[in-house]
Amino acid sequence: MTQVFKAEPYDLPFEPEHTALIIIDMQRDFLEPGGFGAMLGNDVSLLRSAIGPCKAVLDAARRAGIFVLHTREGHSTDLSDCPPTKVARGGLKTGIGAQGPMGRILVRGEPGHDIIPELYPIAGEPIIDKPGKGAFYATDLELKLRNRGIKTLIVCGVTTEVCVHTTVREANDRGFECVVVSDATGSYFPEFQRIGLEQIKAQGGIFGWVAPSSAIVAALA
Ligand code: TIU
Repeated sequence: MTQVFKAEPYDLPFEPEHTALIIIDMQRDFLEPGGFGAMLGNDVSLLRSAIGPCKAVLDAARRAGIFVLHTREGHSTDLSDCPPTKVARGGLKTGIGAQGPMGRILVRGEPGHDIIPELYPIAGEPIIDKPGKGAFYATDLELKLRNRGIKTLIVCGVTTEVCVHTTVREANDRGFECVVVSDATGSYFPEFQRIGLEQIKAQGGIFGWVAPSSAIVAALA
């Protein structure tokens, strides 16, 4: 049955059975001190306001039986799936693959690479391990979505202008309709958070829609 997300720039119709929630990179490496986000020079506490709204949307999606997926940005232990340019970028002392307080930075299997406990996946919720910023690049995400007949994506996670934006742009070009949950996303830069959301919904929804978690939870109830 068709339902509606109250969203900007206009309401978005959706069918729950053809809708998925994707939570982008809510990993300790981005949200806790000592991880990749902190090593880049960021104040990771800025992202933590997204946790509560993410959890509200996740709980609503689980209750509604919506297909839920989680992503993690990171690399294999030998870094063979990491472009050397990505390791070199920024000239970091403790960069990708280096030992940090939560294990090797952005390396799969390390504590810092894993999803924060508040949003930990449960059985039946695929985890997409992605080497890039976009969740479609070099992953089987599109296959998993097409196999379930998914048309609409509810997108939460971090960071708004990096992995959320890249994923939404990839999804949009593949014909998926994305609603980005404003308070369930976060950036290390408040102005990028505001502008990042504006960019998605501008020009008649050039990349997609934006709605607060309260509107998503209400529509899924
Ligand atoms: N640095 C930054 O803002 N983000 C990332 O490196 N990855 C994600 O956004 N997940």
